[in-house]
Amino acid sequence: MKRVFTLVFITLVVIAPATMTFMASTSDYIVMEARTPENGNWSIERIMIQAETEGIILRITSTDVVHSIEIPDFEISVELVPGEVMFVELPPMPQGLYSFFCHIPCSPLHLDMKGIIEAL
Ligand SMILES: [Cu+2]
Repeated sequence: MKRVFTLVFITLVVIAPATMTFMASTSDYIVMEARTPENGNWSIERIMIQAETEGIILRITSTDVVHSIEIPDFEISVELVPGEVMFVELPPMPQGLYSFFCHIPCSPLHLDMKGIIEAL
């Protein structure tokens, strides 16, 4: 029993504040790069966010050719031109999985350029 109490105490007092700090800092920008699959693909292929959170912004650059990021569930479509930095604000997302992908044929493996946003 004492061990369980200690575990709960550590979680609430030590880990939880650290987690909140982490969430706050990642809600500023999620920095990612768009690259053809041959060059390494999306630098992040699985984005985990807290459901219903406002103000989560993706900061995206293309490091090779012109790409786009499409998030069809939220009608997001943004062209990514090499050398330009694009900021994409995500709307509050209900819990669930949402796909994102590039819709500009950018390479022979273009169809592999996809990822998932997981709202927890
Ligand atoms: Cu593409």
